[in-house]
Amino acid sequence: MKIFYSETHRKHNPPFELFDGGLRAPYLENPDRMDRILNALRETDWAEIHEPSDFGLDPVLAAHDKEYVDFLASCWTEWLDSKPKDPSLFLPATFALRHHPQKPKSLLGRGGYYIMDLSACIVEGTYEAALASANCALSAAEFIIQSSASPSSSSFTNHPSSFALCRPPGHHAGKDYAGGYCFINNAAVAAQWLSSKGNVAVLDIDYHCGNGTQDIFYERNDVLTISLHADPDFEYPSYFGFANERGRDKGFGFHHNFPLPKGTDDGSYLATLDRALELIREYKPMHLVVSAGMDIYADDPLGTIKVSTEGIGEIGRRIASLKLPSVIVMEGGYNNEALGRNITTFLSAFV
Ligand code: OKP
Ligand code: ZN
Repeated sequence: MKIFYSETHRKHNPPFELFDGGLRAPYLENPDRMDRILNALRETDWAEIHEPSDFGLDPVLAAHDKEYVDFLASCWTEWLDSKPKDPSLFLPATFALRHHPQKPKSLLGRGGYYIMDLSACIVEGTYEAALASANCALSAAEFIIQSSASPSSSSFTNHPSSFALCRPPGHHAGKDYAGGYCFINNAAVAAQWLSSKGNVAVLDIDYHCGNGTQDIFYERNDVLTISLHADPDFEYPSYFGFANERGRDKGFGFHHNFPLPKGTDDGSYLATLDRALELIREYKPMHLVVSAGMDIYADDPLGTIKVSTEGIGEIGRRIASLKLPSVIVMEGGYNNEALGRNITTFLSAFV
């Protein structure tokens, strides 16, 4: 399996984040996550790790607002220019309430306008790392376009798959906002790229609602978006992910949320997944993008859902049984100890 990965993620390593209640904690979305996954992949006989290509800014701007991307690009130098007392990271503490349409000029004002919470901390290398992460997703998308079009490879399979080992993750980043460790929505950038070839389905199995992906495609019927996640009634991101959010205008009926209760086990997770897969079968997309978060794992420090490693393998097999050309995009998963095994177990269903 082709895997696209860049070392550039190491440049994004904020010294801390703030948890609910104000606790300053070591950044949970850390480079060690990638090392654990790389180690596990290197032990397989099927993982082929490649550098991503540089697709430039256009495919990113096809999914995100230009002024938001400009903010990400200049935030760090503007922050240092403002001579902050603690220059170790950019993290505003005042946020726009229900997106007041007035766009502020000050850096901290723009920060509170374009950032949703206290986990999307910006440091010197954040923008570069986020672009490299999007390039991994684009490279994985380009690979499946080329291999499903190429007659030589179609004798092996007409449903190739590839893995974008993205860091930072992306699914909380909306058209014009960062949040939940995410800055550029890698899965959405890949789905947007694939949508030039035909309809796309995005299936998000991360423990948290894929609110950013929902936001980006909410008015679209050429990209079906589905997210299974912990119920926002008790879990982050609190304001998105309810079952009654179904899309808007032309996109109505082309977004589906499946909120799940605490303690959801393999059996009930898989039963819900089957409903989501049925919607994808009915939609008949040309390509599938999977936002693969491993924080559904029973022992995840952020999660409350109780899916086992075997359950993760079965989720992979059921998604692979759609027999669609698929781009699998790395999202969350914070039990670093188990992360490598969970990812190789999931991916081996697509090999
Ligand atoms: C990113 B991904 C809740 C704090 C939540 C942010 C979580 C971001 C998760 N008490 N902090 O979807 O794995
Ligand atoms: Zn998550």
